[in-house]
Amino acid sequence: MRVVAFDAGELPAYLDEGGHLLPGAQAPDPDLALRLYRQMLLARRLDIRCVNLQRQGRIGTYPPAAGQEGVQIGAAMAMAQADWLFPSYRDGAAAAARGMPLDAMVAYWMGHPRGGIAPAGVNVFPFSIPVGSHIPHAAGMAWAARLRGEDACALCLFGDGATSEGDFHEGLNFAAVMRAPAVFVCQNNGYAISVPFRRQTAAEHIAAKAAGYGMPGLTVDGNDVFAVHAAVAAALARGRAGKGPTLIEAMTYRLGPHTTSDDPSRYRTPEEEAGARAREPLGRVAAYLEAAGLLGAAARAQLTAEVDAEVDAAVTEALAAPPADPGDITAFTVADGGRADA
Ligand SMILES: Cc1ncc(C[n+]2csc(CCOP(=O)(O)OP(=O)(O)O)c2C)c(N)n1
Repeated sequence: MRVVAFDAGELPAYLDEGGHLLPGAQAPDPDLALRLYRQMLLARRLDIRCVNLQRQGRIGTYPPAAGQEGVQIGAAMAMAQADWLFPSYRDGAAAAARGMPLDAMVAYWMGHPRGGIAPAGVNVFPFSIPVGSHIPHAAGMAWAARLRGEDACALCLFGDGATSEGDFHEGLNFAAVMRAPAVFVCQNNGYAISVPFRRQTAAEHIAAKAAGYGMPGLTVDGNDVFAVHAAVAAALARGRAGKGPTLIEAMTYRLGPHTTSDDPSRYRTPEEEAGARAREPLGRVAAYLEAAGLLGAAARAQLTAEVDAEVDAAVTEALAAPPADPGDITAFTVADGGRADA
């Protein structure tokens, strides 16, 4: 992928579409590679389970993240403990990697308010359902951290569709003017529901928009988790050094529907989907780890059983929780809980 402009210089790419290390690329740290893979696998298995739970009528609707784990895990795992994640509805993989309990995330999609509350020390904002409204929030939090002298950055994940919202403009402009330590990561998965990227913007790349705000913008292969990790780490380092925000456009593809209510065959061809499946990020890392002698087929099966047990435990816990009280709908909106009986 082409780097549009970045003062950290050319950033490395690591894996080709088949998961082979690119010529000239330095092998990623083995421990990091294994940790990234485990987290991606966990996210994929949880994602599959959530779709199944929705089909069983146990959760209402669900926006699958499959195919976007390279961006989400690469970005989330480049963050420091004190940094804050601002996710949108599709970013459960990133939230889990930042320590959001899996059972709480399942509860969220069951409509339970506890799903929107991160435990103390887990710096994850609630999923933003309104498209792009969390972008100014991330800018504001990053500015606040700068004013308070805290060593914390904000990282905001959103889709290509969000870049057509006024919130995108306001958030990026504000962050750049205030030199706020924010990293804006656009997951360009080619579609905003059924609207293809070419109907979203006439710009060649989302990253090109960064120039208009006076911040660096770069495009990375979002299905190369090592490249995303390196790019986000460099952008966070820029923020921490007082150099302001960065816009990263990660090229990826959502393998499933927009949500469990969507039928992507209405706007995507089987050929396009098959091509995307061949480039998907999880299989790439598995192929790399196997070729590097770091994780063979038997160890991979063992790891899959391990993460499945974690997912099972989370689902059991979420299903066992007492149902939400409908009166809680305003519980965290106003100071007195907003309840007529409060
Ligand atoms: C402000 C607002 N407008 C419209 C919607 C309805 N809506 C939900 S998701 C979506 C598309 C968003 O696409 P994109 O930003 O590319 O993210 P993706 O779903 O591809 O991850 C729209 C229009 C919404 N949730 N919020």
